[in-house]
Amino acid sequence: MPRHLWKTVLALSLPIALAAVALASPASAAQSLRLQYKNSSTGATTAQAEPWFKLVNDGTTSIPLSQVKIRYYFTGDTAYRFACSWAVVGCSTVTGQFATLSSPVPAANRYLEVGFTSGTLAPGANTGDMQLRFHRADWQNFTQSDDYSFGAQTSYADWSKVAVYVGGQLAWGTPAGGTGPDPSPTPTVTPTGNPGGQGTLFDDFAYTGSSDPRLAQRGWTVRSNSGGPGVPGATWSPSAVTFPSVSGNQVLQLDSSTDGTGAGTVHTELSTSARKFFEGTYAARVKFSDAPLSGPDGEHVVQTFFTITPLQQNMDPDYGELDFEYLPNGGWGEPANILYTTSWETYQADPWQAVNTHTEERTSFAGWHDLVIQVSGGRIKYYVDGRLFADHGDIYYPETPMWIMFNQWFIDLQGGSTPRTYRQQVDWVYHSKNEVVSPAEVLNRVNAFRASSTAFTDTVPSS
Ligand SMILES: [Ca+2]
Ligand SMILES: [Ca+2]
Repeated sequence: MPRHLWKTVLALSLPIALAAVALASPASAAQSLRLQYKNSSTGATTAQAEPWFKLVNDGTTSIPLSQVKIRYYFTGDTAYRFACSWAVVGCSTVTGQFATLSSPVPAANRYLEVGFTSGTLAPGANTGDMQLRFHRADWQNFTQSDDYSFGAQTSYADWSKVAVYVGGQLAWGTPAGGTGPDPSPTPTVTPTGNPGGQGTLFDDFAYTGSSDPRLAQRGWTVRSNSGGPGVPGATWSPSAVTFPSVSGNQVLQLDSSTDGTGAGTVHTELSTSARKFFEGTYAARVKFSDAPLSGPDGEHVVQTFFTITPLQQNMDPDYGELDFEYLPNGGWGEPANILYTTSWETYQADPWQAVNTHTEERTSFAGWHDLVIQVSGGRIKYYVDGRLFADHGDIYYPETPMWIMFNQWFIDLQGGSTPRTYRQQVDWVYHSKNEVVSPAEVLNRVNAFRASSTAFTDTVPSS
């Protein structure tokens, strides 16, 4: 009987037993997984190790990638960060974490463990390129030539000094410390809160109120000083900045109100205290509103998410500002709702002269929206709910670091003394320094922060 038919008969006669074996031992005889490695940064000392991998399925069954772990062994005694630069399977499905070997050897006391959140590797298939890298959290150089898994080949070749586990069982390679039983370590996991970029800000806005001391500790300023923009004489009120729970999730809430007078007008603003945000990706989930909570509608209110620098002098060329501005009732000569994205080269206040460019849509944006700005390579790309909304550049590209801000204010007043309050909410804010992050990947990362109960992190270095 030909071999493949014999196997078919065996499988038919023992379906239950085979199923049980498959569950207990995913790395079964039908599975054969091979790792290929190339080194994209071969220097003995480097700021980043760049182990690139390709997994090849030489077996006869499909392998769920979620069961696969790749371990790259090295020596280190500080915090490290993992990043996926590019991968055929999609960097959003590739995870990286660091663990400590329970039985260290001279060439390895730690390992990078690469995993997958989804995907399947069919028989005969390979994952294609996975262009990975890792670096010290402080970006100091480190010696990699003495690391167990380090190899000098610059094109893909089989490499047994990187181990691959499937379902917890060794499937390829020789782990550092030998091929004893599955080490199943208790990993000292270093959160990979900084994938790809050179610093991450994430805040889910879980605060008790605008006087919560953690706001200042974490680099936020709730505005109280008077001045522009908007209606002269208005106050910027911290008490109108709150953090209520919406369906169990806290949000930043800006309630701006007016009674038709300057003195009776309240504006609201939250901004970063540090001006340290420049190139990279900015994102926030923002709820715009078209109507006041109560009272007459029609005010020219501006609801925002933006970055900005100070203007050092009139027409300062190093000025920068990147805006999402929603005007639910129009304003600035517009008759009705309009969403602006505006990129600024510079301006002067008096006489008014603005050097900027904008892209707008005249429709309602009431409700929650995922807003993303990518600043990289001379281009500024604005996304709304994953859709490219605007692509600016040239002289409008920022030159210097900026603050991140949210505010809500009135351009002018329509009259009438009945109080009215407009509400803007912000669920979270995210920034990755020097990294272009797709809108979908931003959401993956926000979900990952929430999965690890991380309500706040800021690893963006001071500039
Ligand atoms: Ca939130
Ligand atoms: Ca400028």
